[in-house]
Amino acid sequence: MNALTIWTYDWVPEGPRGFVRDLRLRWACEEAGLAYDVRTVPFDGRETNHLARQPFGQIPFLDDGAVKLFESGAGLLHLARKSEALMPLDPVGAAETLQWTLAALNSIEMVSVPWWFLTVTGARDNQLTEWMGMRLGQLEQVLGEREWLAAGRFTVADLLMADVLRVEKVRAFGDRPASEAYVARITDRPAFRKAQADQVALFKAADAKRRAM
Ligand SMILES: N[C@@H](CCC(=O)N[C@@H](CS)C(=O)NCC(=O)O)C(=O)O
Repeated sequence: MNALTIWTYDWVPEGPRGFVRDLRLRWACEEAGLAYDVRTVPFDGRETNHLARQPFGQIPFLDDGAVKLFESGAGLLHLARKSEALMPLDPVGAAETLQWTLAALNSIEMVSVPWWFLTVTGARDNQLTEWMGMRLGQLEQVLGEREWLAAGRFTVADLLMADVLRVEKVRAFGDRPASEAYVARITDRPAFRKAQADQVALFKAADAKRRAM
């Protein structure tokens, strides 16, 4: 058994496979060479079956011995403190990494998730479209001028920002060549590809068990 355990659901429908947020933690561990186990809670009954671990009934959940964390961003920052591969040690580089990690969650994902939700649920007039376009346009400016968000190198902030931006509907919304190149470059990393393949394999293997139920 490894010290780190990442919790996810035991199964999800096909649509979200490859995008479920345990992937963020798997990916970070892969980047950092941190060994981890993956354990699952039942997808059915998720609203109430693991509230002791995650008060909103969501995943992921990270278990690192005495440290037990919900929220993928908190899990990522915890992992980043274990490895320079995710966050530099120097105070300026570390502060920039923190800043852009929070920007991914609080300035981009805070807009992109509700926008995406209204889009996929077929809202006729998605009132968040203008806000979404503005935020992604601002980020495009930044990504047009630099390869990495923080510290002049790959950090956990890039991992998270790329994960937020790689959602298909977000990628297809508007024309932002620098952002597209950024997402393509970062999701081409072997650590991402392994984390994604492992997640997809877990859920696919669960199909058979579910059919037999
Ligand atoms: N802010 C949370 C969001 C977690 C989240 O939305 N997880 C999804 C899977 S990717 C989930 O558990 N959805 C089921 C639900 O919300 O009931 C985080 O980043 O950990």
